[in-house]
Amino acid sequence: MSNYFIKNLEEYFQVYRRSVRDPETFWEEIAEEHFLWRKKWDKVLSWDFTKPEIRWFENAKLNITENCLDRHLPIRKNKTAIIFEPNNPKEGAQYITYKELHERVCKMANVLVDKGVQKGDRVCIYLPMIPELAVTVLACARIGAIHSVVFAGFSSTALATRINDCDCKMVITSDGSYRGKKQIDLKGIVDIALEECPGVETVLVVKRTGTNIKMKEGRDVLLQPLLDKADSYFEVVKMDAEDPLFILYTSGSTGKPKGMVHSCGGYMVYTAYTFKNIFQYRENDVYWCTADIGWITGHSYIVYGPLANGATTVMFEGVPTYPDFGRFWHIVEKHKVNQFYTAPTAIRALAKENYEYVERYDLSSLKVLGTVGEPINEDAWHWYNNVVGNDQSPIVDTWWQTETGGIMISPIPYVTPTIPTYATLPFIGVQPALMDEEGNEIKGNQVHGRLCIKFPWPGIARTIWGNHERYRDTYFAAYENKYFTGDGALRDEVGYYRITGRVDDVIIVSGHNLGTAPIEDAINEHHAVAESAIVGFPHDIKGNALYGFVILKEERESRDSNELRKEINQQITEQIGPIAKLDKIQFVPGLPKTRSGKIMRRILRKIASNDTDNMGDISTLLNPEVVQEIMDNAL
Ligand code: 6R9
Repeated sequence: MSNYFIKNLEEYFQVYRRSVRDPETFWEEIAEEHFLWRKKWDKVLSWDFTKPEIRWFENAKLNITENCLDRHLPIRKNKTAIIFEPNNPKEGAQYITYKELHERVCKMANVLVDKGVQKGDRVCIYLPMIPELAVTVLACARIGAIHSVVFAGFSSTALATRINDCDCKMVITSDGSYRGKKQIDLKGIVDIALEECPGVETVLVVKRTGTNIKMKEGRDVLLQPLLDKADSYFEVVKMDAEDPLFILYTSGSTGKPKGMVHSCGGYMVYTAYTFKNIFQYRENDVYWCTADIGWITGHSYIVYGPLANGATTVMFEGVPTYPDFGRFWHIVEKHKVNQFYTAPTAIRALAKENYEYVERYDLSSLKVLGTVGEPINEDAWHWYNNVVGNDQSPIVDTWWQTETGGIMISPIPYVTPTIPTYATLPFIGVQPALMDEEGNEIKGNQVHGRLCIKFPWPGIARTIWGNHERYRDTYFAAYENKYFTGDGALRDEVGYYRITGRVDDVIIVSGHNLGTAPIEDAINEHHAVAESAIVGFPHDIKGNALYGFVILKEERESRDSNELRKEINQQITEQIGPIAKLDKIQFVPGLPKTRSGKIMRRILRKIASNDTDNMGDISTLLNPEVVQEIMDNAL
């Protein structure tokens, strides 16, 4: 038991050392004592990072929903599992107990099976943050179908790409969604997407906004009548620990999104264990993560991690600014939230507003404040700490990725002393390494390098759907025998880590990872565009914003530039979604390129950030004259 809940720093170091010295025994004990298995494993771990091949709890059988639901029923059946807080506060919250959630998941599971979904089939879920989203995710897991949740802010093109990449046979969506004052026509977006998705046989539609929608005969079905008729019990399908639990897409350096595949066994153990410790969750606490389930943070720390611990988890449908800037704090007061987990971009946006929006509410229930998604700057950290936390709630700056499944570097609150902007120490079982560009590990402290992980942890993604080679090339080829994260980090004099940001072509805007390539592809599809390059530049609220350098075909003179800028952003919205829109678009005669034809983004980044005093080494530049011209006309 003692290993499951870390209570002080000495214990952290002791358990950490054990977890590194003998990972198999360590994780075996955690898995054995805290989870329900239908059959135990033959071997705790097999791995080879060169292939790469990683297997945890080999040949074990389980169902994650039995761990998240059934096993709580004898002791927590009337405990609230999910508090649903709707977009409009006047609508009133819903409190779903473990018993009710179990029943709803079972009914949904029966509906899915009735509609022909089988173990191993892929189901695309494109839903707003309403209870049905959590219910559907769990129902897929219960029947062994692989869910692929697509964030409901993605465009129809982005949705279609993701549906086709993993051959989903079913899509679950809603008529519409609410976001603040806006109403979004989700079903309409699905209809357009499905014109390109011949493999989809069935669309189940949840009613949320009650708007008029088109229902395609033989394909589209309203969900509620099916649920009303469904049986309220469904016996779990036994899964192998290494069977895929879900696919979740993340952006990469090339155009195509990567469908990261997570396993049933290792993912469960890792998300549950990290949740318990990093949020110091105690029975009867109310925990709230403001992420969307469309991202990994929502998968691991709204649904699976909390429910595996029998926690009460809040699901919020709306946005932080509606009906006003006090909404988050209103919800904290209303539900007496004890652990609050959000993104730096939300903190920065709210910190800009009147202090009064926070002060109005009683936030004394808060015990832990979490942040995730991008580096948090010092000002935002202090505001979070002082204004929201009243200097009483430790901040956990949690570094991790879609690929890692769960939190990797983070303080444990009340255990690890915190420093602003530092993710501090590796979590139990995590073995980080900093590498130089030549591929050597940089030992010692007060160093900076590329962040790698040397040893597998149970939550690591096992592959990229349909493209194992890309999985190897992206994560295991840069450094021998190591998982490469794509991030840079420094390790200070006491061994604390500070994440300094991406070292590849991924830009994090408002906490969303955006690859430069898909955005450039979208821009280049505009008929007036010849070529383009995207870079990030610092932004007060979003962390980074996007700056596009665009070369036009000859029509240039005759077109109104602002009109063209609008069209380009429209193109991006259609192809990817509004989150990828550019803040600045500069029309340029050429792009700085190396002799081998690669765009020198480093130079463009400097121009976009207005930091052109020292351009660094430009000796390999093919066309230096272009740089001067771009600089002279920079926005
Ligand atoms: C969980 C999640 C992963 C990338 C990651 C890094 C950045 C996440 C961070 C952080 C600094 C933190 N990132 N947490 N950077 N400090 N606490 O966000 O997954 O969407 O895949 O993003 O986000 O750059 O590599 P994902």
